[in-house]
Amino acid sequence: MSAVRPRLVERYREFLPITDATPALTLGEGFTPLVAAPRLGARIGLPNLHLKLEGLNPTGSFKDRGMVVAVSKALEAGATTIICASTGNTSASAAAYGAAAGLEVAVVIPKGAIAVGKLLQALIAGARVVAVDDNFDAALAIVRGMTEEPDSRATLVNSVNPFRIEGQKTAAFEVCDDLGRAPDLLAIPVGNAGNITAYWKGFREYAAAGRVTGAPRMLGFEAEGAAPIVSGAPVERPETVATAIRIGNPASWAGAVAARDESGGRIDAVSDEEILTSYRALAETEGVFCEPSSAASVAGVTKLAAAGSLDREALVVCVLTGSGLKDPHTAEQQVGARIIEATADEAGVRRALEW
Ligand code: AN7
Repeated sequence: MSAVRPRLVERYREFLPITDATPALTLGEGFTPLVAAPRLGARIGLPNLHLKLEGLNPTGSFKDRGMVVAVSKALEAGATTIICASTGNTSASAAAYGAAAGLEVAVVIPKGAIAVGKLLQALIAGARVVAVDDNFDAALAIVRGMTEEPDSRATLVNSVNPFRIEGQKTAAFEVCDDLGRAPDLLAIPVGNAGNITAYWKGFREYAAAGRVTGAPRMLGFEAEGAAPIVSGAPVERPETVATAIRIGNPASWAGAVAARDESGGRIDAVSDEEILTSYRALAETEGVFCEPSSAASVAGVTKLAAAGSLDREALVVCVLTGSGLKDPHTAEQQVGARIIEATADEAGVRRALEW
């Protein structure tokens, strides 16, 4: 008997570029819960709502699924250094997997625009963190330029690295395995558009392999102030409270459009207010604390359901891509000054609670 839990890349090995020569790196990624959300579902008129809790991955976001494959393959190829641009979660994941693999890690972030938890995750793992006075799109262009040459010092681990997409598609497999079928609708936030591309690839491959019949309609949601795919043109200065998806020129734009069109789905935008309303509603009705960007998936189906655009009986899965603990500042702003002071005795606490 083994006390070590099975590895994600072993579970889905036949669908992944993993060989006997690939080092067995893991932090325990994947196998995340798919939970029913009846209270939230009743509130928004989608009684068959489910949540895929990707914030329960080792570094608190879905990025770990792709990073474990990208870093394993980098190791296999003899790399010593990895680099990425990031709105926060990719850097946290690269730093952790890079540390576990004994690699040098460099991350390039938009200055002042990533959540504090993500920044600390990268720093505590010993990554070199470079902040540039521009947005994510500029940071990505820089690291792409630095890794273009075949003899470049570092391996790029952004989702333009195809191994990232390969790993991330395993979430679609898990959703199908847990439901025993493909969902009717799969709702997901869209930033650089790697994840919607990966899910769609996963659903197609699972159907092609005969593991499920059919595939969901893909519903991608950008933030209104960072909605290049919805508007049809890059956004020069993207702005949103959902800093993880504050991206104006997604690298996997074409992949997102293909997912939308091939699945009969749609890509829409949600406002910061709609995102924050769903962010609070998830915590208040289901006890699920996700980060603001993740709540874009719920904000999106809430909006479409209210407009009568969705079948009420549909089996809906919203992907909650990252943990709420990463972004304490946003949570703090949302809860306000809600702590009630009391004297340190029973009477004082009763008075405070008005019991
Ligand atoms: C919580 O970390 O782009 O559409 O650099 O962190 O695949 O980009 C993060 C993106 C959704 C969007 N939810 O996914 C980065 C980064 C969370 C995220 C997205 C991100 P993609």
